[in-house]
Amino acid sequence: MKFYGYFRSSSAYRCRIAFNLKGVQTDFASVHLRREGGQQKHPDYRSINPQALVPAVKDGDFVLTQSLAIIEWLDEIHPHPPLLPSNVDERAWVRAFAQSIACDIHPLQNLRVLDYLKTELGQDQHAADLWCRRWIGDGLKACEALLERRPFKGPFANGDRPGLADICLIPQLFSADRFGVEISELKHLNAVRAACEELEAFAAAHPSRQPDSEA
Ligand SMILES: N[C@@H](CCC(=O)N[C@@H](CS)C(=O)NCC(=O)O)C(=O)O
Repeated sequence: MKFYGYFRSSSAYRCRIAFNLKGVQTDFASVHLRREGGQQKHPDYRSINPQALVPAVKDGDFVLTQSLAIIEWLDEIHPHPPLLPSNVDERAWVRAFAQSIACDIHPLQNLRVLDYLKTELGQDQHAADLWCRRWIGDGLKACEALLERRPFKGPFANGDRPGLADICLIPQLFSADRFGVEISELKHLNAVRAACEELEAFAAAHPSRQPDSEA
């Protein structure tokens, strides 16, 4: 299976964690989001993902985009270990938590949004940083409150084993650090992060350990 990604992309980072948890090897194709005007915008990559976003996977003739769809597809074709709880309420809760990050926090910090703020709306880097800190900070505070009342015990955001909720949370915390968001008081998020950091599947997916890393 070919996996199109970029080391710093948090959506690609989600997929890497999922592949590692499943023990699935992929053939990595780097799509550099800044080089050559953004390789994601080149026609050859747009033929893979017309949205000009990473990640994407190609398995034989089948091409799939959108990290959450990729992760749930992977979970269906490689059911063990499962990435979603077996209880229907818990499964829905995990999806809601994951979507609060993937649909409501992450899109506001995306490269194309920040580029638009700077180039078309004339904002400087400081304004773009404030923008990111605001939306990531507010979003993660809501995640902390969601975790406080999660319908099961930890140590993971997903329950007693890592899954989709953790897969979305850990890359978002990496981005929070990158943009200078203060999260030290978010104790549930930090406890989940500590539990995930113990696992090689998460450590090996870190941007600094990718072949295209510039860290
Ligand atoms: N909802 C998509 C988001 C994908 C996405 O936004 N990818 C970013 C990197 S994390 C990207 O390719 N950005 C390129 C750009 O903004 O030009 C997913 O979950 O796969």
